[in-house]
Amino acid sequence: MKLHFTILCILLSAAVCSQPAMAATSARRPNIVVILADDQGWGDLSVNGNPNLTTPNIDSLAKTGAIFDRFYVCPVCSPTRAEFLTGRYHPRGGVRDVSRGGERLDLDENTIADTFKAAGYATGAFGKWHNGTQWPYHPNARGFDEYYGFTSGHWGSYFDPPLDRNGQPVQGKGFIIDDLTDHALQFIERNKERPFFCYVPGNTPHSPMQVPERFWQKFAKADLKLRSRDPKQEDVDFTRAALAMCENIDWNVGRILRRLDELKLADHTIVVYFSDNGPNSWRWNGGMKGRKGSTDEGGVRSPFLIRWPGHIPAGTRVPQIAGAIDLLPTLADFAGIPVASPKPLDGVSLKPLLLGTAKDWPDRMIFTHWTGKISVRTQRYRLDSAGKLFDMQADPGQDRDVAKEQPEMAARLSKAVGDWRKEVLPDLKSDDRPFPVGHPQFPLTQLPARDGVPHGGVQRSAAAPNCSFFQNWTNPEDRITWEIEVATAGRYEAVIYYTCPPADVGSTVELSFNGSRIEGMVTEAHDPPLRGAENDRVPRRGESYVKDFKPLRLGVIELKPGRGPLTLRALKVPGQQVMDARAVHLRLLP
Ligand SMILES: [Ca+2]
Repeated sequence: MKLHFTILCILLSAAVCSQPAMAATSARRPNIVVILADDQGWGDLSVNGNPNLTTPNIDSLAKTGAIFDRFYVCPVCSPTRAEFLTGRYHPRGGVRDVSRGGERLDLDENTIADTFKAAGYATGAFGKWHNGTQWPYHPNARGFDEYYGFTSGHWGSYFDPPLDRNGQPVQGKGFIIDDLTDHALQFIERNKERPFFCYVPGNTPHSPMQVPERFWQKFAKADLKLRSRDPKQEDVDFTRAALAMCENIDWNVGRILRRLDELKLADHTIVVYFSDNGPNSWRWNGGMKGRKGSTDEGGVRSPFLIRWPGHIPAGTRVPQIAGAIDLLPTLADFAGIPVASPKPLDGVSLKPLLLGTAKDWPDRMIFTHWTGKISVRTQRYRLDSAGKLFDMQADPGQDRDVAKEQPEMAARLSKAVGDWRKEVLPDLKSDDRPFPVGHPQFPLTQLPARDGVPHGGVQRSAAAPNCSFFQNWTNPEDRITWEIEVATAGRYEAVIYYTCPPADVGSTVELSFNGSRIEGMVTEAHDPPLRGAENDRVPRRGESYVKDFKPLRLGVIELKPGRGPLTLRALKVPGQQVMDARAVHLRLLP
C-alpha cells in the first residue's frame, strides 16, 4: 500500500502542482547527469577518508551539494544498474545473473530514461549497460535516444575496444573511460539548449586492471597509508591499480563539471555520482565487513553524492539510509515530471532530505539480495543473510551478533526478509527468455559468444562469459547454439566473427534455424595475436583476453518467425580446428 501511495503522490504532484509552478518559474527543467562507477567501494574516495588517493572533483560534489552517509546498492553490477533504471528491486525486473542473458531487464519494465524521454528530455547513455544487448533489451529500446559503449558486463580490453554505437559495431578510441566521457560531453554540448538526461555508467575500477600510464605512475610504487581490515588478504598491486583507475574517473568527472561551467549549465544541472557495488578486492573500506559479491555492509554501501546549485544546500550531509531504488523517484521529483511506469516503485523521493524539508522521515527497510541471499538494513541495524543481527551504530564492522540480546528486533527483521522473499523472489522463475532477433527498427542482431551455449568439445576462452569467445571447436560433432526468437519473416545476412590460422583454413560451416540453413567455407586465414595483457597492471583472473575478429560473410538465410536454437556447426574440418568464434550477427535485409 505504501508503495502505491508513493506513486500516487508523484503522479498527483506532477499533475496538480507542477504545471502552475512551471508556468510561474521557467519552462526549463533541470538537466540530469548520472555518473556510475563500477566496483568502486565506499572507501575509494578521499572525501570518505581514504588518504591513499585524491578525488577532488568527485569530492567537490559534497562541498557544493550533498553526500549521503549510508547509501545502498546491490552486491554486483547488473542488479544495481537495473534498480537505478527502474526504482524497483532487481528480481522484480527479471535480473538474476551478470551474464548469458540473466542480466537482462524484463521488457515490461519501464526505465528512468522512459520517464525523462516522455517529459521531453534528450536522453543518452555512454558506457557499460549490462541490462541486455539485443533489441528490445538494447538501451536504444529502453528510452535512450543515444547510446555509445558496450552492453555486456565487462570487457577484455580497455584500450581501443570494440564498442556499440546505437546498435552498430564501432571501434573505441583510447582509454575507455576517457572515450565514454568524450561522447557524454558531445551529447551535453549538442543538447545544451534543451533539457537532457545523460547517464554515464562506467566500467572501472572493474577488472581487467588497466589505466593510462600517467594515472598509474603515481601509484606504481605507492605506500598505502590505510589497508584492508584484514591486510593479509590485500593484494597491494591490485589496490594500487584500482586507486589509479579511481583517480582517472575523478579526472573525467572534472571534465564533465568543467564543461557544465563553460556552457553555463552548472546551475541548471543535477549531477549524481555513485557506484554499483562494493570494492572488487580487499582494500581499505572503512573497516566494513564484505566486499563485492557480499550482502554485508562492505558489499553494498556505495558512495553517493548529488549537487544542484541553488537548490540543494551546499555541504548537506544526509544520515538517513537510502539506495539506488530511490534515484528514479528523486530525480523525477526534482524535475517535476511524472514517473512513466505503471508498476509500483520500491524507492522513495529523497527530495525532502536534500532540501531539508523532511519533518518526519520514518525509518525504513532496504533489502539486499544476491543469489538467494537476503540481508536487510534499517537506520540502525543490519540482519545478515544468515540471520545474525548487528547494531551498525555500535558495531559498524559487524563483529558481534546481537540477535539473542534483541530477539524482538531480530524476529521483526527476519519476518520482513521472509515476506520480501515470498513477494519478490518468485519473479525470478526459471529464465526461459530467448534472445530476440529481427526487429525492423533495429535490423542488426548481435549474438556474442556470451549468449551462446557450447556443445561437444567447444570451450569458452575464459570462465567469465561476458567477453569470451569460443575455442577448441575441432570436429563435426561440436556445436554452438543460441536460443533465439525471430520476430520478423525475412532475409537475413549472416556473418560470423572469427579467427583461423593458415594451416586450418578450409572448414565448411553451417548455420541453421527451424529448417532454414546456410553454409559457407573458411577461405581466408586470420590469426591475430591475443591482446590485453600488454595493458594489465596486475595479472587478470576471470576475464578473457581479446583478439581482433574478422567477419566471415556466410550469405543470406531466410528465417521465419518463431523460437528455437540457432545452431552453428561444421560439416567438414580438414585441419586441426574450425575457427575461434566471437559472435554471429544477423542483419534483417530490407
Ligand atoms: Ca560492478
